[in-house]
Amino acid sequence: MAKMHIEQISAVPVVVPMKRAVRTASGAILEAPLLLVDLATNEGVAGRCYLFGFQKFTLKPLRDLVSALGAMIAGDALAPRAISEKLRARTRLFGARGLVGMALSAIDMAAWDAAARAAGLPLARFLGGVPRPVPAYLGNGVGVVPAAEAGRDAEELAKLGFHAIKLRIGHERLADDLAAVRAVRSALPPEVALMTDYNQGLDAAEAIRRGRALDGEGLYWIEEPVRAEDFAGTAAVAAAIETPVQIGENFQSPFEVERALAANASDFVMLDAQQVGGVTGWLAGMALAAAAGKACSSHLFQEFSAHLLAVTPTAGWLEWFDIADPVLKEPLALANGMATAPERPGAGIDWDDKAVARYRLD
Ligand code: SMN
Ligand code: MG
Repeated sequence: MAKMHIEQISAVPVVVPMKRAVRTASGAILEAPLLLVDLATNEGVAGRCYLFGFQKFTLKPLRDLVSALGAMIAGDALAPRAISEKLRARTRLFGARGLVGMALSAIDMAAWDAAARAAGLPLARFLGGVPRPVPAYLGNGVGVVPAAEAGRDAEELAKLGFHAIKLRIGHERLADDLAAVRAVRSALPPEVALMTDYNQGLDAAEAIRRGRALDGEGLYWIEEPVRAEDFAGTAAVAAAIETPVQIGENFQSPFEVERALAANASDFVMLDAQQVGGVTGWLAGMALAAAAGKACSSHLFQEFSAHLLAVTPTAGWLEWFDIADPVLKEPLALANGMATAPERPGAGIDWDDKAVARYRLD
């Protein structure tokens, strides 16, 4: 692998249908804008990953950023850590966060994927671990909808066999949050855990008020009650309520993981491979979570996350969000509510070329 070098990085924007819209307190997502990234080496080995753009308008800037960063490493050895270090140094003046951070994460993920493929190993084994079943929760579960509808949705989703499901809350009134939680709780089998997600919709005072009202409802966690970067506010909520608080999908780097842990901002953490800095960022973030003794779950990117959670010392839940399935040749498999990284080389992502042609944006 040492003499193998990077030839080119390309990216294709697609918009794929979603099984269910994501209805959150901070807006709805009705379709999945994805950027499919391919890294080609001089020995024909390819690395692949995708980015989730949230909204269509981000795809062109993301593609331009991936191309620009990719040009900086053309000809470089296929050495993922060195690649990320170089790109972080090149972007230090303005910081690898937001779309720049996502583009850098994409190159990092594609480089690790290519390196594992070159070694003929699944990513988890390439990282020194063993693919193993990880408990999955349904991330795209019940949206911010009226209680009766939430109960009906939960009844349907319970048939999918997940051991845990997420309900998004953040209605206008606390009473409607409570009603939705109770409707979903009663619709789910008692053994199925219920997570909730405010998607940053409250201020700390309101989050404390609502969290205390929800404390008796047996929730597994309350996610992102306040603005993602407000670690002091999140810590105040976590200290004031019984229900565990969960944050992390918006950690922009392992340094933010460190700041959140230092602020004792939450009871659990989650890492998002596109936000935290790809595989390299995840490996650093998981070590910080382990040092703090905090369970570490994943956010989106289930194909990479299944491998990364297999090597995460305090692995919690895999968020099941099969957002890219319409363009994948072999989607990640789920069995009895558990996700296991496939034994295929790399992260196991290969495009269904016909589907990509169908959903291409340009
Ligand atoms: C979420 C929000 C928007 C898109 C995907 C996922 C959510 C989650 O915060 O945690 O699932
Ligand atoms: Mg969330």
